[in-house]
Amino acid sequence: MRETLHFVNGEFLRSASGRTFENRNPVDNSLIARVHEAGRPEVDAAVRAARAALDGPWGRMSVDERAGLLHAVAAEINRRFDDFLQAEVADTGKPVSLASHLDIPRGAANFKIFADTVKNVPTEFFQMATPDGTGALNYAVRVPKGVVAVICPWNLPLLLMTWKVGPALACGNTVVVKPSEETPSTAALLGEVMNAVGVPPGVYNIVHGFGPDSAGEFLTTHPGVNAITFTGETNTGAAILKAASDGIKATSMELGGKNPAIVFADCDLEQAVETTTRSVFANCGQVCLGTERVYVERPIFDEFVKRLGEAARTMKPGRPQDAATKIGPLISLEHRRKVLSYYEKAKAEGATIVAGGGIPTMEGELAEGAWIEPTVWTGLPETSAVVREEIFGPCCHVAPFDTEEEVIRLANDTPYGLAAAIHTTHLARAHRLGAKLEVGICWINSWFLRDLRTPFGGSKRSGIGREGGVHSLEFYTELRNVCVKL
Ligand code: NAD
Ligand code: 6OD
Repeated sequence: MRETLHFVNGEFLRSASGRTFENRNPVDNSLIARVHEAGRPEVDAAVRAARAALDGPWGRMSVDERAGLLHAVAAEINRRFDDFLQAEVADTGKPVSLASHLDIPRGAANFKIFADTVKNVPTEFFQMATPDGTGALNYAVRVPKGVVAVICPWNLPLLLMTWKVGPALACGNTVVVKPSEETPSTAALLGEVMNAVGVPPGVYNIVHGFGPDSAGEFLTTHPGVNAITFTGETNTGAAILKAASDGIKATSMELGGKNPAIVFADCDLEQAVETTTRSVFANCGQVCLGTERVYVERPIFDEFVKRLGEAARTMKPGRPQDAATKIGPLISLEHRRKVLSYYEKAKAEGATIVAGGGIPTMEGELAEGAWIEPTVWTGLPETSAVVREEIFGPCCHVAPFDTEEEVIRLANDTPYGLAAAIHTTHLARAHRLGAKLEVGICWINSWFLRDLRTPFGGSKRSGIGREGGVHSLEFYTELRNVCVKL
């Protein structure tokens, strides 16, 4: 049986305890590998290696040299594209067509773009007066934060890990990554890439395991960690914030969402249906930016619901490698139990089930997988848990609205504030809503168009802080002011 090991100080490492857990393929629930679970000794070794690397060749490199190495990391990911693709698809079950266009290319791009960003950002300079008339010069230098703990989710494993590791390394930090227990494989491959291109040992480390009383908790509470960057559920973020407060650690929190799409009667209906189909069902609904609430202006409500229902019914589930496959399984049977509990709630509360609502019939060994039907509901009250809580599955509730003021109120009536999508051809209205919706990112007539130079993050319970472009530099560096008396 294949084993997935930790990566510490440039070497793959077993757990001293011998403890392992299973990594299963959600397509058919088959066993992919046994993953070593880190205890305190492995986490301690990883943090010590990362601290030591700050004072080694990595710490002495010029920005240009570091950026050059990160470009080499990107090139090596692209050279081993098929290995990354196969590993990501086996861990997640997502269609090859999706992973090959999104996950793997973005995994490489996250190193290139942040290497270029860090080379091109100036710092501040102030000339000040002094009582003796000679003056003084102040300039700011950017220094790395130190050892950064990177805690990752399972929905876009390589993409979301490198979105943090890329800028952290570009800024001169070292990292200890805790991949999701569901998707450990591409993080391990990245260790091979780091060694192949000559990234010094200790700069990139991985510890595998779970959250509480496991690798996640041991890492976030470790005194040798300077900063924590986290992507995952809001409640997990709250637990990590508490753990970080003892050590006064810098934190960046990218958390959950319950994102609205708003469809006005003046929209390009075909485009609105096509985009909403993607925003609800892409990656089997397991995208933090995905739509789970759709509000449609009353005159086109029936037509929109009919078309979205038809689109849901054409989402063909199947093997990731099959070109006809439009949707993969959920990440695990456990996650399916959670999503199905909302499907049951919707039924019990009298929702109209426009499409889906259950488990599809799959043939042969696929019957063991975590498959679920793409689902569209109408008719639930806004107070329903189905409409208020993040489900993280391929489903949405569609409700009608009559006025702009009403839909702004409905869209904002949520503890979350991650993303929204507006469909309208009314230019002024699009800008008005863009400013009024309480979210970190608002798409107009589009969804998941992401330029890595733009700020990314959530409002309210969807997160704290912004990353992307220069905003990542703000998190992954500290500014030190140097004052020179002339
Ligand atoms: P999760 O919060 O369950 O787990 C995320 C990571 O945290 C995992 O590696 C897990 O092992 C670790 N963890 C859990 N408890 C911990 C603890 N006490 N201390 C330290 N680490 C701990 O999230 P998930 O189920 O992996 O991912 C889905 C969630 O992530 C959804 O809520 C989704 O909205 C969110 N998400 C947000 C963004 C964003 O950018 N805002 C992006 C992707 C996913
Ligand atoms: O595009 C990104 O960089 C990003 N952070 C996407 C997040 C997707 C959430 O599932």
